[in-house]
Amino acid sequence: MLITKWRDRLNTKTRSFSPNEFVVPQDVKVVKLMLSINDSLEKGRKMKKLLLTAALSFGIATAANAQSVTNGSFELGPDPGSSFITLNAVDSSITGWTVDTGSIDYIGGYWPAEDGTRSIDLAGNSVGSLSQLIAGTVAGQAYTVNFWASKNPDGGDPLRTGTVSFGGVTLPFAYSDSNSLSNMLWAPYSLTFVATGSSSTLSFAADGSAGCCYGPALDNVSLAAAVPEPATWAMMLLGFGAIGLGMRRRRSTLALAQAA
Ligand SMILES: [Ca+2]
Ligand SMILES: [Ca+2]
Repeated sequence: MLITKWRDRLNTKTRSFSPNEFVVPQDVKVVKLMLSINDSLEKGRKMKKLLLTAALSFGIATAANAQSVTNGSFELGPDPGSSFITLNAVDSSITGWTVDTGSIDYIGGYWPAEDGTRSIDLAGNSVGSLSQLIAGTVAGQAYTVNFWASKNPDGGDPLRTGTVSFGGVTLPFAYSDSNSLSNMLWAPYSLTFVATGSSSTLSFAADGSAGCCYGPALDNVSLAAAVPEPATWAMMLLGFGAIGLGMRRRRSTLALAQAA
């Protein structure tokens, strides 16, 4: 009976077949293979979607990297001349920055800046602070605030302390080198914070550790998305390992289906 049907199929080019006629071992193999290929393509599409999602996540991390401090070196603003000018709260004439409390000195030629020709004494003729709103931060992302600090040498040797705030968290910093107006001995600082919202206020403040008028000096402020902790890297590597393993397993399934 089966042989008759196959002979009929071979002898006829135009007649159509009932579905049952295809259910012979050879056809089952072909259908299985086609289903398997279709399944793999579907899984491939899902994998592509997954990889795209992962790529987008990295895109967000890259976008976070792009956040920067406006006028972090304080080079843009009113001309402080060969000495300095004092700016009171709530002055916002230094591009990107606002004096929030007390006063600060905007230093020109009075002492050498760490970068460019201008810097800040965080205590003007009173203890001061200044801030900037950083837009586009990602909640949960760690950021490192980098800056250079020194002190107003006119206040003598006493230790200068101040604070840095970012996203509502405040951390202290201290400077104690014996510097002079001709040799400021600027030192680099890095403090890491975790953003809690889509914008974060970055601020620097003197705390009056050397009286009213001789504060910590500040220059060359920058911001960078902090590198993930080792545990986070481990999780990411495990994730990529699982994706790789899944792809290999699917390739093997397809190869087996083709070989069957
Ligand atoms: Ca500068
Ligand atoms: Ca001062």
